[in-house]
Amino acid sequence: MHSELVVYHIPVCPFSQRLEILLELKGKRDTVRFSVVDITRPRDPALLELSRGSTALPIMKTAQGVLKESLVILRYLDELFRETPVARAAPYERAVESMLIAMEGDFTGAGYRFVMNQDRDRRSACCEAMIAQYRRLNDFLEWQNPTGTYLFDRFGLAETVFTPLFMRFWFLDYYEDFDVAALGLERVARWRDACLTHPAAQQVSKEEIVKLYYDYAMGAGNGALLPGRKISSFTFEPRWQGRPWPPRAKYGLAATDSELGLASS
Ligand code: GAZ
Repeated sequence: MHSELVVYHIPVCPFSQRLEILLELKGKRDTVRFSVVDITRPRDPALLELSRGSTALPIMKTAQGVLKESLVILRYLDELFRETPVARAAPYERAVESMLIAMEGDFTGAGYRFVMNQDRDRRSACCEAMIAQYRRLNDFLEWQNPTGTYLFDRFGLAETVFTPLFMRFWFLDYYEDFDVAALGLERVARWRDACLTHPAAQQVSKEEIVKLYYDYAMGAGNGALLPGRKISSFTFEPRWQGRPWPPRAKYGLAATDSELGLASS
């Protein structure tokens, strides 16, 4: 019936992990084929044609046409397999959930700006901006569900949206010594901990994130190559499991391909 569903994705991308989590929660992981795109290589023209020229992933091919934007695809899949809803059902609760989800863009931006910042003098401003985002989430959860763990009674759509970002932001812990637990924002800390350990959200590990996102920490996003480097830290070969942990000093000297365990021989 739904045999036509194909997601084109970058395996470690937070936006595609959202789809994997949602499907896992619904017990529908097998209904969608995930086709891997190597971001360090030129894009396949056939894929560019599917997306009408845009390069951002994930996109999903359905029998009716192509869908873009992870939040749109999440709602579509949740409605397509409606027996096990992940989003709230009641109109008011859906609206509350949507208010929290509407904060994901600023949260994402603050985290990526912080990790990619190369200017030591801007470090504390980036850090303050990140703290402001966690404070905003903390306030929202205090407002809507002060004594709970999740936004509502279980891991739902808002958790599906934010968990991949909490996981990517392990790179701030490693490269910027940014410790969410030390902020004293108990409500968001409780939410984040429950999100990070939820069984449906274990598609990536901290070690994988830290190793693959080394180039982001040195200022190069989306598989771009840094000066003097031949291989992106996002490469599939050599596998991240066999590489050493990268140096944590992001404002220091940049590591070479060989120091990162990327040189093939
Ligand atoms: N809004 C889209 C969605 O699906 O939710 C975002 C999709 C997206 O950005 N995909 C990225 C992509 O495919 C991979 S993940 N890039 C390849 C290309 O050719 O466009 C996000 C940032 C950022 C840096 C990195 C990322 C990220 O800011 O994780 O801010 C949103 C990209 C500096």
